[in-house]
Amino acid sequence: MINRKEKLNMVKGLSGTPETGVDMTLSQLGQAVVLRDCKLVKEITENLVKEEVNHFQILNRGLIPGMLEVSERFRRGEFFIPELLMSSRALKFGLNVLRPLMREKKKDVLGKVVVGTVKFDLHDIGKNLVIILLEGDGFEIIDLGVDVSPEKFVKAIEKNEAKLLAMSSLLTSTMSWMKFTIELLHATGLTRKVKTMVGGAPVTPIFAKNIGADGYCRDATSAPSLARELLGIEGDEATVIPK
Ligand code: B1M
Repeated sequence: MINRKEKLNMVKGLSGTPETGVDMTLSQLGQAVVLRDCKLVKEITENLVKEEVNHFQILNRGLIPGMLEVSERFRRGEFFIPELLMSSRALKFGLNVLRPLMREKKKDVLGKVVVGTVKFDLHDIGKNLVIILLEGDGFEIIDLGVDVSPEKFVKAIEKNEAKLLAMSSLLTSTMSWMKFTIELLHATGLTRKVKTMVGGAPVTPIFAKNIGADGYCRDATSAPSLARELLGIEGDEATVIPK
C-alpha cells in the first residue's frame, strides 16, 4: 500500500511546470483538492502552516486554485456533481486548519459584515471562501448561509449594526434577488448606514452598477481590499495579498 508520504511525492502540481520548494507544495495542495483527498489536503495545509507560509498564500495559491480547477473540469464535462462535492469537502479540511489561525491573528475588528447567498440559491463554496478571507483580514462575519431572503438580510444588518453587506449568487435566475435586497435596503433607509458588495460567477460590474451595489467583486481574493475600500479603511501589510 502507498503511504501518505509516497502519495504526496506522486502528486504533481497544478501548473504542470517544474516547481520547487513552497511553490511546489502549494501547487500540490491545489492538486490534492482536485483529487478529493481530504487527509492529504489537511496534511499539506498543516505542513505549510508549520513552515510559516502566509495563510493568504495557502488560500490564494493552493486551496482556491484547486477548487477553481475542479469547477473548470466540471465545465469541460470531465467531472460530475459527486466529484465537485467531494472536492468541496476536501477544501473544507484545509479551511478548517486555517480558519482558527487566521481568526486568532487578526483580533482587531474592522467592522461587521453580513454575508449570504441570495434567495433560491444554494451555492456556498465561493461565499465560504469570501468569508474566510474577510475574517482573516479582521472583519467580523455574520454568515446567513444560503437561500437568504431580502428581509432576512435586512433584519441581520439592523440587529448587528453591520457596516457592509456581501451577497453571492451563482445562478442567473437568482441574481435579481441582489437587486430586490438593495431595493429593500433603500426602502428601509439602510443604504445610508450600510455598503453593499456583490459577487459570484454570473455577476458582472455592469450588473452590479445597474442594481445600485456599491462594489463588485470578481473573486474571493479581492474581497478584503474591496471591503476596506468601501468602508474607507486604510490597508496595512496584512491586506497585501501575495499573488
Ligand atoms: Co450548480 N450551477 N446548480 N451546483 N454549480 C452552476 C453555478 C452552473 C454554472 C453549472 C452549469 O450548468 N454549467 C449552473 C448555473 C447556470 C446559470 O445560472 N447560468 C448551475 C445550475 C444550473 C445548478 C442547478 C439549477 C442544477 C439543477 O438542479 N438542475 C442547481 C441549483 C440549486 C440551487 O442553488 N437552487 C445546482 C446545484 C448545485 C450543487 C448543489 C450540486 C453544487 C453546489 C454545492 C455548494 O455550493 N455547496 C453546484 C455546483 C458545485 C456548481 C458548480 C459546478 C461549481 C460552483 C462552485 O462552487 N465553484 C457551478 C459551475 C461552475 O462554476 N463551473 C454550478 C467553485 C467556487 C470557488 O467558485 O462559486 O464561482 P464560485 O466563487 C468564486 C467567484 O465567483 C467569487 O469567489 C469565488 C472564488 O474566487 N465569488 C464571490 C462567489 N461569490 C462571491 C461573493 C463575493 C465576492 C466574490 O462578494 C460578495
